[in-house]
Amino acid sequence: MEKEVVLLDFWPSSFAMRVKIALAEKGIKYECREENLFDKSPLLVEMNPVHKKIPVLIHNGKPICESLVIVQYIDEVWHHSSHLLPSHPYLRSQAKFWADYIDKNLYSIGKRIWAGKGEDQELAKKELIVFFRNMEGELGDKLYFGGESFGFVDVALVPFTAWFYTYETRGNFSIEVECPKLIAWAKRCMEKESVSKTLPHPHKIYDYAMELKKKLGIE
Ligand code: GS8
Repeated sequence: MEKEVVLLDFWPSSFAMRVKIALAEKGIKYECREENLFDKSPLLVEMNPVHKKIPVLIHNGKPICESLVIVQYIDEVWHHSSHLLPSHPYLRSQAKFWADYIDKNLYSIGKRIWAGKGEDQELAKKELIVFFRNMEGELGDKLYFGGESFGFVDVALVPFTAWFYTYETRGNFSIEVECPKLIAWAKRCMEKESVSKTLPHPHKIYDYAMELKKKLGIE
């Protein structure tokens, strides 16, 4: 079964990192194919004809799209090892709520910080702190969002920590000063091999972001 797992990837993508972390957590071997998003492969267009976006997981020739859908799929198919989602329906609903909250906010707020400037950048910085404070509230005194063990919400959020340096450098602020509990959680996650081996170096992300800005003609 494992031989038939292919990931359509793009290395700086936090969405794709979620899938790589979930696969690593489950110990699944897979083939990783790097996409050029400026010149998409026919395979990507065929496997995700609706959005034409990575990540796509191809399992036994069949595509699964959308990172959170993929992580849930991985959790259900490879259920032999530790679970990412809790089994209790209420706790599952809560994990999905927070993952959805991350999806509705973090990428777009973050982009307004690293690619933006002026008033809107300042506003986005404030929105990011509110977002993180809400996440810290949910974390409470737990080790992970999943409680004692690393779970679905951790997988959903932790890839974005590779972008923190880019947000902080472009926005000229410190996330740690504003949200120390979140940074302590991020450091805890980095102690896990599934995370540390997946996340690119923050400086590499920064260089990529600045190159992309130039390519897109953003000043
Ligand atoms: C987002 C994937 C995405 O934005 C998910 O998988 O969770 N909701 C989706 N993929 C981007 C790269 S990361 O910024 C992508 O593939 N973009 C190509 C395009 O927009 O053409």
